[in-house]
Amino acid sequence: MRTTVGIIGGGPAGLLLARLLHRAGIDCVVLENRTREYVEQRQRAGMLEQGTVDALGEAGAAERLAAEGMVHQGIELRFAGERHHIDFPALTGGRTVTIYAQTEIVKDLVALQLAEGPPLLFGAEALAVEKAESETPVVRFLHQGREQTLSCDWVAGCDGFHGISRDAFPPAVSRAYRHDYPYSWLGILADVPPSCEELIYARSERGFALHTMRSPRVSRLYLQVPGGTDPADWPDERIWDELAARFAIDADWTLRRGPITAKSVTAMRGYVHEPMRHGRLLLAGDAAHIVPPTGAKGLNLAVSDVRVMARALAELYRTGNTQLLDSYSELCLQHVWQATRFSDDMTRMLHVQPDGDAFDDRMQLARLRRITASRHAAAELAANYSGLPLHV
Ligand code: FAS
Ligand code: PHB
Repeated sequence: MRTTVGIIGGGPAGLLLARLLHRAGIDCVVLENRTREYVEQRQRAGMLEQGTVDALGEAGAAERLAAEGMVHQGIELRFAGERHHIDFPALTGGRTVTIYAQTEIVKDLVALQLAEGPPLLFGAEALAVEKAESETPVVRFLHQGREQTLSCDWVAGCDGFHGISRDAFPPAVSRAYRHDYPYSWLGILADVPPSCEELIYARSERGFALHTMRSPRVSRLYLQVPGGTDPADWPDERIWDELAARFAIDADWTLRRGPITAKSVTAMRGYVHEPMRHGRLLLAGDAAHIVPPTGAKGLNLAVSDVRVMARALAELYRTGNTQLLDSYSELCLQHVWQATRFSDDMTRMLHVQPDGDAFDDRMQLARLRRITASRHAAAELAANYSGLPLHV
């Protein structure tokens, strides 16, 4: 097989990149090792920055998002029995955020690609990227029991944290920065209307909890648990009791309970791979970076990477100009490190540190009080959460 851009990974990064390239008249092929059913039901992110909504619009994939997405004006911080609303439009000159599940984004992009192209191969496992330093890189992959090759001008490594793209970087040029947080998130989906209009981030002595949602009838909630927790140790009743305790405030508010339909534990880690380009191989999304989900940045970073990559490749094929391609890695990494910093700040401010002491508790409360007492500090949180601009 031959194409202009070989895309490894049919998650949000790979699928959106394929859409943007297709609309720019650049042919590409997506190799996804899982099945369509698997990628469409994988429960992950839900909070979209305006830039992500815009990118899906540019890709012609925002029709259902416009109809079903839930636009939010801010978030609530809950701590020490108090509740405080952070008003994004007032603090950022009008920016809002949108709840629309990653599963729905993937379904929308898969449907479009199967209907209009470019080729999307499920059950196609990339084995290696070869000759990345040459002008004719090759992806070796397994599909329908046969080993095949995909010759390209460029390869986009969109294969997530556990993919193979990073393996093509020689150790001499590869730098990885990693931090593993000493706790995880137990996430649930429940068939019950949300107990709040907008997201609640709660810092309690018992641990962090987050109330988010998927629709007016489906709630999504997370709670901090020790690393390595087995979801089977958390029967539904125990989850609801613990969430109710962590969201408790000195006001008339009740956590609605209902049947839990999905339960999973996600490790909390920060990871950045530098550089994001080697020869004709470009990394995007979780293949290059992982952030703790407290800042709702993972999916949004993947989108911002592929927006830059699609623009850079379109510029190259339209005008021969390689300037944006040459600065791709540096430009994306500046944005990635700022999102990583914000995600780390939110995570350390809101989670109980297992080896922490009373001083650490007071530091967390002091940080939260600064944000809820100072317009400047609140504006800094609002600017980061709703999405820092990417200067392209
Ligand atoms: P993905 O991992 O989504 O996609 C990579 C794709 O590549 C996958 O479909 C995989 O099957 C495929 N692949 C891997 N190896 C391959 C190979 N060798 N050949 C072919 N295909 C291959 N972010 C948030 O903002 N909020 C959240 O609440 C949140 N929760 C998360 C929960 C979990 C359990 C995980 C793992 C991540 C979560 N994230 C969250 C982050 C998540 O949304 C990612 O940022 C997002 O999926 C990134 O998209 P991609 O970069 O496309 O990577
Ligand atoms: C989600 O809706 O899944 C979500 C929202 C915000 C976060 C993390 C997850 O910070």
